[in-house]
Amino acid sequence: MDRYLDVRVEVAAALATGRPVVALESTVFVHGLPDPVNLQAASAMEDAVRAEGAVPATIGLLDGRAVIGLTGEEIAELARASDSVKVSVRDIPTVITARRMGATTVAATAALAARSSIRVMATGGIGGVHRGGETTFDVSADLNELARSAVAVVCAGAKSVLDLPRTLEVLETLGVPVVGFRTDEFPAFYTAASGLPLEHRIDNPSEVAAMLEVQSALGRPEGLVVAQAPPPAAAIPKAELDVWVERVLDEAEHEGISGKAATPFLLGRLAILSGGRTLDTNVDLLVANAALAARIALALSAS
Ligand code: PSU
Ligand code: MN
Repeated sequence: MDRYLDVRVEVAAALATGRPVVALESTVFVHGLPDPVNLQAASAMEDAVRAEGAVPATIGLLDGRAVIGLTGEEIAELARASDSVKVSVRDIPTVITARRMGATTVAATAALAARSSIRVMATGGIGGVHRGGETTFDVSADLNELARSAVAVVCAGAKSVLDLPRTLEVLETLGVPVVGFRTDEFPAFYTAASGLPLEHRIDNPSEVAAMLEVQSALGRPEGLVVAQAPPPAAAIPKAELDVWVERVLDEAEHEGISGKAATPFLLGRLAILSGGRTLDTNVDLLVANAALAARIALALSAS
């Protein structure tokens, strides 16, 4: 047994026999979505991974260890506890040492997945450069971690509350490939349209698997961003979304919300302003991303 890493039996067995595994982050369930939508999303994502024939591994910190493959009850416990920490990579050692409960962001999830030899994960949207980031330096550690964790992150791009052009620039600087899955445009999370073209498009999960193999064969440390648009039935038209986004950004500025509290605040306010519509979209795209991640993991284990 590893002192600080607890890879649960089902996940360990799948990894040992080369069967497909998909890592899932837990911050989205604990700090990104309200009760009860959060737990519905957690189990719907795990179900989607299983339906494709892969094993889900939701990651979080419990009892002084990083757990790879939280149970539904443990996810619920993390979400219920008011003192669960939002854990990015730099918080891993403090939260483990203090034996606190922690939900992992994309960055921390990717780091722990790579450490456990899991090569694919799913999320809603990656963190990125916040608007005004050129002066505040608020750039999510997700971007930097993707430059050193060899994991494919399936997402619906990054949230429209972020500075998407600068987010793409930073990913380019860091050497992280960004490919559109069946899209030529970087999606903007709740909406398919960002107006930002992507240079590379792929139409088949096996092409993502092949890209990961190339990176691995050439000894590259980076991961890969696989961006797919939210399901058309769930997507919110950009014009409608933009109005809410401007408002929540104003509110955050007025209330002085910044740093790691920014993302949870903005998402929570968007949900209220939109009368819950962003929540429906969020869950639907999470499930779609989980399913695609599983198909990529399947292609990897077959290759
Ligand atoms: N996108 C969402 N919901 C979320 C997040 C992103 O739709 O909850 C979370 C992810 O865990 C992501 C984190 O890694 O926010 C980024 O936070 P920050 O900007 O503080 O790095
Ligand atoms: Mn930040």
